[in-house]
Amino acid sequence: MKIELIELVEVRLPLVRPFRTSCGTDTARHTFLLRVVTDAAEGWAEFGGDPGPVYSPEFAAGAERVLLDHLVPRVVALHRPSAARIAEALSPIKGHHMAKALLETAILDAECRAHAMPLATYLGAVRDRVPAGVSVGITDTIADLLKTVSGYLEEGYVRIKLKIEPGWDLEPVRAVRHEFGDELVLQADANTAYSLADAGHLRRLDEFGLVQIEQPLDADDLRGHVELAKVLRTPICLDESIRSARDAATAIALGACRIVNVKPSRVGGYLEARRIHDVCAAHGIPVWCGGMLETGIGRAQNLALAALPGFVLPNDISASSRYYAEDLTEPFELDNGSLPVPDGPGSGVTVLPAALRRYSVSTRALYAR
Ligand code: SMG
Ligand code: MG
Repeated sequence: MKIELIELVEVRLPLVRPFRTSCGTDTARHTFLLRVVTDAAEGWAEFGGDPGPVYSPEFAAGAERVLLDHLVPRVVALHRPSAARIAEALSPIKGHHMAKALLETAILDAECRAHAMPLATYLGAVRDRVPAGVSVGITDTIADLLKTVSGYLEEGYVRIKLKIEPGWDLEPVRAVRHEFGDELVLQADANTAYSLADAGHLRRLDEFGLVQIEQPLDADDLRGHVELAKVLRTPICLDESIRSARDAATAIALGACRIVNVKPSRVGGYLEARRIHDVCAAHGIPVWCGGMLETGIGRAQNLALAALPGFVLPNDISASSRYYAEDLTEPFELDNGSLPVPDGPGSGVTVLPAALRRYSVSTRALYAR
């Protein structure tokens, strides 16, 4: 495969409702896509970060800079670029997993398309539909929260994840549990908002039968999670802490988590995401696929990953309508609480030119042959 063009498309899609977490409030998804055109096929990827380094240390303008100056030149210099060769070619550059993931993912998409193979098949999928959970942001009032959750349950979502932060934890979790009963599959995500000193407070969540509490402490506080795990009955799931298969192996060995959230963008792409899945499977640790409010492009690729056998918990992969009135691809729709795994070549979706025109802010070539 020869790379002919690498193009960055900045997009901004309004959200159907603001999404508030302990990291802040988003009213739009402002990110960028990477389009890689090769002599065989073209491939797409979507940047998982935000305009600011609030969820992750990476952010859009920084990713663009590192792509332009450090990553793209290394990839286009490869004699035979292929997805499997990208991580090694980029290994001299430290960190920047989200930026690296873009190149590997777009090239993998192009490669799969060139071989007419679905990404799901390439990754080792064993199912053609995956259970859809929904992540529910912090609301102004408990009444708003109950109304929002009720709407999602009516749509058919099989699991509810509540965003929590100090001052918005016991009360919303108690209210949702009380309103919707013990059958509801419920979990919470703190996005690092607590410290180990809050252990006694967080232990009070145990009585609500949460499937898991996601990332209560800082990303680099593995020791804190180990200590917290000793006092909580609720299983700890790590998200921000896990940037690689090695991180997963370390966290599991230390007892810092019992569940892992696999986000392909955070870990440098789908190949490392699959390795995390494999490490977790070998240890009997359940995984599920996290989300970064992806448009149909990243959503399709996440669905392919979530079809692997170790993804045994409902995912943060919702219908397109959870976030967007209009998606950049044909919208993903809930069918009985699950979403279909695309079965066309590559990620199996096509970018709709009219939608892309409507939501793109700017386009620039990072490389042209
Ligand atoms: O794609 O549905 C989605 C978003 C799910 O809550 C979600 N993602 O920490 O898991 C997470 C958050 C990260 C983005 S908001 C800070
Ligand atoms: Mg999370």
